[in-house]
Amino acid sequence: MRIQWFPGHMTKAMRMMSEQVAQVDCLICVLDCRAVSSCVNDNLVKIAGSKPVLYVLNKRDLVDQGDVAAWESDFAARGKACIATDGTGFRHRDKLIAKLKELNAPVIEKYRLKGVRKTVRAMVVGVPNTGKSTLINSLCGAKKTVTGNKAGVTRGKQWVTLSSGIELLDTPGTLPPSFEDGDKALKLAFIGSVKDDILDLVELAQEFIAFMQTHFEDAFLKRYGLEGFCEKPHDTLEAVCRKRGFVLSGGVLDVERGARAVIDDFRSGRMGKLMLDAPEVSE
Ligand SMILES: Nc1nc2c(ncn2[C@@H]2O[C@H](COP(=O)(O)OP(=O)(O)OP(=O)(O)O)[C@@H](O)[C@H]2O)c(=O)[nH]1
Ligand SMILES: [Mg+2]
Repeated sequence: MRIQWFPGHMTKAMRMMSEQVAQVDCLICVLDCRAVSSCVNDNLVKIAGSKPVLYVLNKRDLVDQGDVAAWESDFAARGKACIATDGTGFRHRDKLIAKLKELNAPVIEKYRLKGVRKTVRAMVVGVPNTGKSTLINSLCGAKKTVTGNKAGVTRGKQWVTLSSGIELLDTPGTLPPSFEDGDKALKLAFIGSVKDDILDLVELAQEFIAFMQTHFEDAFLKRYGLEGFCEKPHDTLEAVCRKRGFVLSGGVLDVERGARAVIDDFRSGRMGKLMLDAPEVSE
């Protein structure tokens, strides 16, 4: 399945971010814990240039905490600043602010010596739907930015001031103009970082079923009470429809509904805490 989604608003967003980077001290790159390496968009990292980048592994509530720790070690081993968060809660607020200040300590100190209290400005970037706007809201303790459970909610830039001497720039989620790695594109589609409207959901569900058959067989079979996978993912999807009673008039199986159910079950965590990308460096 070929995935390509780079609408005009992303071209504009990339231009805007390249212009705004001069105004900020650092970047906060928000990644989804379920597909950490797939969420890394090299074009966004390039925008940072020599400015420090804090990687936020968000949606940690959707994965196993041991897997989160493995990713934290991986980032540490590569000398990259990283913190794992749950953007919908406030639990990691103080830790994140402390980490941001630690990352910007040299510039804060430079200003302090001049007797000036430095406001740290950070541009929050990432692929769509990783929780950038939600994280900003939970950091400032108010619903300042628009959020939503689909890709492409934020369309323009928005500055938000925190009470702790920090200003955050919310940006639209952006993908690479084209994907060299088809698996990466698929994982981004599974987690909802590609707009569903441009995808054939039955095809996506079949790709997801094939992925589950290889990596998380038991979680999938258990969710639908199936004995095993069929040879073709489409037949497995039909088996799900039969189990769920997704049948149209005339006894035709409603595979569209089955596909939606499979994708939604994964995204909402009903299939278990599944991490699609494993860390590259182990402890
Ligand atoms: N389970 C869980 N859901 C989260 C978390 N953070 C954000 N979400 C949900 O993820 C969805 C996307 O959140 P947004 O903040 O709109 O994501 P975004 O990165 O700003 O998306 P774009 O503006 O489209 O790029 C929303 O439904 C949030 O409630 C989290 O830590 N855990
Ligand atoms: Mg947003």
